[in-house]
Parts: sequence; structure tokens; C-alpha cells
Amino acid sequence: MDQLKSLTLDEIAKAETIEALEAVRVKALGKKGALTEEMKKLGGMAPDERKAFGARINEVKAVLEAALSERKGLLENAAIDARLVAEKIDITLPCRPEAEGRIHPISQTIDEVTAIFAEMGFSVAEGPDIEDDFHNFTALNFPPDHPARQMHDTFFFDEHAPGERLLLRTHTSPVQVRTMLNQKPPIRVIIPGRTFRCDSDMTHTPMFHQVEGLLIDETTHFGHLKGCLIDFVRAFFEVDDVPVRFRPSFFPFTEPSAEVDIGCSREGGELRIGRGAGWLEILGCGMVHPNVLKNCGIDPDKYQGFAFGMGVERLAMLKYGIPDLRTFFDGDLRWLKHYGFAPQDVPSLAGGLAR
Ligand code: 2NM
Repeated sequence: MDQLKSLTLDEIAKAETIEALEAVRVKALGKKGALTEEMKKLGGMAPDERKAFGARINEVKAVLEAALSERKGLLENAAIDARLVAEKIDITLPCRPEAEGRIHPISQTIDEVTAIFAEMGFSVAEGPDIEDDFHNFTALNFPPDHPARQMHDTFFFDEHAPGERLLLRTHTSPVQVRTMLNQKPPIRVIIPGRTFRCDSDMTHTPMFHQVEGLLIDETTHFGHLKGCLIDFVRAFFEVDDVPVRFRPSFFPFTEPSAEVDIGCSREGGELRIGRGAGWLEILGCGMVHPNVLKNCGIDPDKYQGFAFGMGVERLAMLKYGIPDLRTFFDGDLRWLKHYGFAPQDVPSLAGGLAR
């Protein structure tokens, strides 16, 4: 037993890997191991002898198990140390400069607008590009003879049932309608997305993007609308004192309605946002018309709200000095390399909107 003990302890001390150590364990303590074989002798012994020998076996077994466990811990730590050295990464190295992908200015602008309104407590809602008359026009208080309902301005599908035809949404407002029908106030949402109008020239593309917003609560008033949009404009253009002007306007779905202009100047053909004698229209807004609330299952005697909408291409052109609308959709990689954004630079108010 002494020999078995010292031999095995020696083997344990010399085992250089977890696998070698396991082999030592099996050789001594496994099913056919040396110590196990010794235990089998117990059956043929006299009671006194068996007691003494059994105690001795248990003692040796305990010593070997302790030595095995200690050596195992040592080898495992050494293995982890070796991995840490081998897998070391120098996190002070710069990003790989050859990353080629760019975020399109439309995506970037939507992300920036979303970051600003998210900070104010708005969540993002989305809905289908293909809509019906009710959600795109009727619920929004468009009269039956409104020009936007004409074949001329809206992409209609063929009738799918007598007198029923779907259409490509002309604004993202049908998503506001769906939100009001599905949620109880208070409501605070913005809706970014594609919109479609039958229009194509230097300053119009048949597909373009909008971000619209909707806020409904019991005591919401025009002052809230003004404060919210002034804060937005200043955050978006990153000019703290940009002049903002609310000019009376008309939309079927809001009353009163306004268009929002920001101060600008044009010097030597260059547009500067934030100061100067000029004005630039950048969004439309108003208090949600009581008929719209009614159509969407909200009691206009208890609730009121404001809504607003803006064109993403226009915001992007103004902020990033992109002169030609149609280049947005050319799929030209050289254009994207010039006007696009690094994917690592996710817009946030804390980290900066755009770098
Ligand atoms: C605009 C301007 C003013 C608007 C209104 C609504 C709704 F669904 F609440 F009635 N959604 N969006 C709205 C109001 C949109 O875009 C220039």
C-alpha cells in the first residue's frame, strides 16, 4: 500500500496535462485500478484483518483523491492562463479601416429623427405600404371629392371586389389611424416609412419617405405641439437658437393646422441654416381634427392631440447639402461612399447625431 501510494503520488505530480492526470486516476482508482483491485481482497480476509486493511485503503484513497483534485485545479488554471495569452486581443488597435459599407442618408436621417423623439418618450410604429381607402383617406377626414383621391395623384390597384380597390399609401398617416384604433390614449408614436405618389420630376420621386408623429392625451394643446417641434428642430439641425416660425395652413386631418419654417440665409449660393433673413419650410403639423378622433374610436370631448409630418429626403438634403433628390435612388456606390455614414456611428443624443 505504501508503495502504491508513493508511486501514484509521484505520477500525479508528474502529470503535465488534464488527460495524463485522468490516466493516472484510472490506473489507481478506476474500475480496474490498483487500489480497486486491493479492495477486492477484503472479501477473503478475517474480520480483524479486514477492518485494518479497509481503513488503510480508505486512508490511501483519500490522500490520492486530494492530490488528484489539487493537481487538477493547478492544471486547469494553467490551461486558462495559456488560453488568455494565446487569445489576447489588443483593444487599443483602431477599427479596420477597410470597412466599405455605408448607411444611406435616408436611413441615417430616419435614425436621427427617431433618436430625438425617442428621447421625448415617443415609440416607433409601422404599418403596411398597401392600404385601403378607409385608412388612407376616409378616417383622416378627406372629403369624397378631395383631389388626392383622384387616380391622378394616387397609385390605385385594380378592384379586388366591386367598388373596392387597394392603394399605395400616400402618407404614413394610415398607421396613426391603425394606432388609434388599436391603442387607448395616452398615445405617443412616430411613424417612419415609405410613401407613394404619382409624381415624378426634378423635385418629386414616386416613392419617398416620411416621418409622422402623433400625441394624444386629455389636456394636450397647441403649446405642447410648438414646444415639441421647436425642440425637435433645434436638436435635428444642431443649432440651439435656430429661429422657428409657425405659419397657418390647411390639412383635412388637423384643425388648426400649421407649417413650420426655420430661419436660413443664402450667401453666394450657399444655404446656411440657423440664421439670416430667409425661411425654409420643413414640416407640417396641427391639432388632430375631432372627426379623425371620432373615426378612430377616440372621444374628442375627452381627448385631444397633435400630429405632424415631415419629408425625410428634404430633411436629409438640407442637413447634408445633397443638391439633387433623384440621386437618392440611383444606387450609385460612389454617391453612397460620399454621402453615406459609417455603420459604427449610431445616432444618439448623448453620443452625437451624426459624425
Ligand atoms: C402632416 C401634417 C399635419 C397628421 C395627422 C395625422 C392624424 F392621423 F393624426 F390625423 N397623422 N399625421 C399630419 C398632420 C401630418 O404631414 C405633413
